[in-house]
Amino acid sequence: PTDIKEELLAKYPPKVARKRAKQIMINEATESEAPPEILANVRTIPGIITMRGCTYAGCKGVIMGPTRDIVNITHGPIGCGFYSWLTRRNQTDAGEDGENYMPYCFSTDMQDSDIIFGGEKKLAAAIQEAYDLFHPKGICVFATCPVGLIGDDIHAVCKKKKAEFGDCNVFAFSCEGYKGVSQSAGHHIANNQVFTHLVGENTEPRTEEYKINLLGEYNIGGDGFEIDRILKKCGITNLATFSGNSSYDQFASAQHADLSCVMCHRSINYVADMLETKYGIPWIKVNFIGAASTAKSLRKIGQYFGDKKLIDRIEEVIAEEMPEVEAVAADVRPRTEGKTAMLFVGGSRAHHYQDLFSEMGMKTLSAGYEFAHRDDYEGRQVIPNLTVDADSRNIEEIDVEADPELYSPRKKPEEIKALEDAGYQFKHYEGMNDQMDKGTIIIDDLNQYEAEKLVELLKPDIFCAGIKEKFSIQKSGVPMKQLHSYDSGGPYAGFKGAINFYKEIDRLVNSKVWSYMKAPWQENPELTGTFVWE
Ligand code: CFM
Ligand code: HCA
Repeated sequence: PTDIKEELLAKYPPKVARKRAKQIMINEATESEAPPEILANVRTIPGIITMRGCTYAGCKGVIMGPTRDIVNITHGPIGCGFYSWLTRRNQTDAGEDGENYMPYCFSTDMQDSDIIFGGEKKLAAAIQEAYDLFHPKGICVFATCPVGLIGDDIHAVCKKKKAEFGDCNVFAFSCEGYKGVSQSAGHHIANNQVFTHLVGENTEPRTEEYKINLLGEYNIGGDGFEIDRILKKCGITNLATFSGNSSYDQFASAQHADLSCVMCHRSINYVADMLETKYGIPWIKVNFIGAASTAKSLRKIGQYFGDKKLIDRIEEVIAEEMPEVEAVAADVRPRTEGKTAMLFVGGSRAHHYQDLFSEMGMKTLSAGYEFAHRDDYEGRQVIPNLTVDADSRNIEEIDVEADPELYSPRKKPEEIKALEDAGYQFKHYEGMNDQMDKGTIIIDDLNQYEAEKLVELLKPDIFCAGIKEKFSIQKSGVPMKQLHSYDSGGPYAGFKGAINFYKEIDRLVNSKVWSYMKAPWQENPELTGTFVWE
């Protein structure tokens, strides 16, 4: 593996190679030693074709995109709105009220004159128009790069419109694309504003049993539907998903939950902390990717509530769901055992999906995140040691205090302690590195050149990443599975999701179709043409 690192760096100019060397790591974690440090959440080197997206994408597309009954207006040139219009596969169930603005693309369509003279008036008019047309519960406004550069005060415009309307919550996000080094900054900006302007608004008490929030699940390909099916079957009430298949009222009622379950910790872990500080709701890490992880997460929820009725029901559900999962796993296993995978996805899937692959007997040779932070690689315990640089300082940290009326610790300190003494972990997640084998290659912010080089050197049986990587990898003869959009497939979460995944991966790694493919220039590298003179 050390040679592979050298090969990946060989063609870079010395300065670039020095920086990339800190982001490419041979996993050498041992039982006794902490895993080596990786450089993460830093700017991409200009000129490199990164896999990353921008801060606006993380805010508007990832966090706010999946909420159906808020009108999301992009303040900016039309391209930003257009390219974030229904490109992420967050599904929704428009519910009984049928209120769903997701199919629309709302934008102020900024022009040169707005850049020169300011776009605030145009924004106010757009908010008014959306209100007159739809009378939604909420309108959100997203800043694109030029808005920050010309200094439109989007927050003042929203505040004024909100006061004028009286029955519509209007607030804005300073999520200019350049604001952070990746999407991750956009998640933070979105979550802070949702927490400040929305959570806690519905004061009506909730009387359901076993109330949880599911944080960091975005219902891509229907994952959230499958998780909700399982939770419901167990008798667990999911009050609010942040933000897959969510509605305005879900966010507004989240403070009534008794436990926060964090799925994608990268995009939202700080919200779990804020919910605990302000309302007294403890949090745990869960993972519904992989059948075993799903069962484990359900048991963890059961153990928290500590009620025999719930614990027994969870066991019944697991016993009911697992035989089919195990049958499919046993069927594919002779064909998938020992096959190899590479995973380069966002900020949590590169880790979570390794569980599914190992359930099929497949090995992960190399993995990495686009925009994760060191805690996603090394574990939550490194958070106090993270360097705060100019880029992270650019992202607002909000001060949260215990709510004078609503704060109520859900468990007594001695109850928490008893659980912890029994090995229960609150507020913790492990890093990806710990779970990966010694000698595997971990790479942060992989780029197109390195992706192609890795595939050429290690020839995995499957490569998992996003749309930008898809076709160049397939052209090299290796099957490619998108783990963002699922290539129109899914769900892959929960029990039914695991079955879908086993079947699809079996087909992909055992199909020879990509290896038969040759691009025309591979067969005939010279350009030929006929010159005709008349
Ligand atoms: Fe979390 Fe996500 Fe991901 Fe993410 Fe994303 Fe996504 Fe992703 Mo694409 S919130 S970090 S910003 S699990 S959109 S649903 S697939 S990169 S690995
Ligand atoms: C985003 C969204 C994205 C892109 C996926 C991809 C998604 O980062 O803005 O590159 O294929 O999941 O839709 O991550």
